[in-house]
Amino acid sequence: MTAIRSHFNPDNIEGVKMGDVVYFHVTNLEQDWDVPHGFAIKGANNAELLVMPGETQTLKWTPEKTGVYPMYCTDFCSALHQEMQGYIRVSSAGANVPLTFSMGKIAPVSTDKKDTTKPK
Ligand SMILES: [Cu+2]
Repeated sequence: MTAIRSHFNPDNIEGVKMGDVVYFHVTNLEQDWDVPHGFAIKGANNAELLVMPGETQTLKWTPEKTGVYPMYCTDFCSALHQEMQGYIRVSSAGANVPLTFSMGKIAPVSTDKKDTTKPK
């Protein structure tokens, strides 16, 4: 997974099942040295990552119940920091949900002039 102002890619993950051990390898793609990103999963009962520009950090997670878990950036990175989030769906063991990942279809429009990461 990559992190750059102001999104994760992918930010919508389906097909995780109970019993899976999930490794998130999060790479911060920023080229400015002073823009770290964080990564955490709400309700995961886990630590968070702090990923400096150019680095990759890994979070290991074993879901303890089914549901939709929000994930989000834990380090203020830009005016659109609050948009830097997504979802992971955890299904029951043996569920017939294929592992898929994507970007959300409704991308927020950037109002941050310094945010040049959005496609025009
Ligand atoms: Cu961020």
